[in-house]
Amino acid sequence: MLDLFNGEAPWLEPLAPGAGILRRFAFADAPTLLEQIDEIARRAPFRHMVTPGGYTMSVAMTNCGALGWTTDAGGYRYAPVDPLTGAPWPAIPASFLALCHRAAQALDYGDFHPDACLINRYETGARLSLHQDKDESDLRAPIVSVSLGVAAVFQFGGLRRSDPLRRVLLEHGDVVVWGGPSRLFYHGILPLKPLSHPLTGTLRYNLTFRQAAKAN
Ligand SMILES: O=C(O)CCC(=O)C(=O)O
Ligand SMILES: [Mn+2]
Repeated sequence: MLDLFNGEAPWLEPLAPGAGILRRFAFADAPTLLEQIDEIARRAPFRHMVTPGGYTMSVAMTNCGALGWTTDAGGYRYAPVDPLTGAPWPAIPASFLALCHRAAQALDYGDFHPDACLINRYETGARLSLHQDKDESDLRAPIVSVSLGVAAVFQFGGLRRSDPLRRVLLEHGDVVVWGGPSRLFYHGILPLKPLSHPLTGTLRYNLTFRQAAKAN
């Protein structure tokens, strides 16, 4: 494990077994990441997806990678093609992959080569209710989640929805990694406060890297 306990940025804040927050880990890369999000969104626009229950999500989403997470009346799934455009999702930029790889290694997850990256865009008031990331066929790989722009409160619980929740503020450049014993822990984001960030205005972006198809 990297020596990230010395109190200087970036630093590692343990969250749960197999999970930690790499504070400011993506800070230096953030301007490039945001430019690349814009580029991806030109080809695969952000959209508010509708859940099988008929609820329109307050978070706008798009994807890059061989597979992209989508939901509609038929259910939740990973798809190789963007249902909005009929085209494959844009590839995951090399800078995203490098950051994700370094973050996974910092928590001793070894070589992580994600095939899916969900990109979330939160406006003021947008939230993500408590859920598990469980649509992936391969649960051996961790989740790597990068926060950019306006800070948000992340809730992280346990294997049961009713387990006690920890609440932590995720700020610009913070990266959360969870896997192993906490891979299926419930988590969510509380409604985004009306705040502003110099690089994103009132918006928060989040990248979550996943191994969606079964890896060898
Ligand atoms: O926005 C976040 O920090 C969490 C995103 C998340 O849990 C998800 O996309 O499944
Ligand atoms: Mn999630």
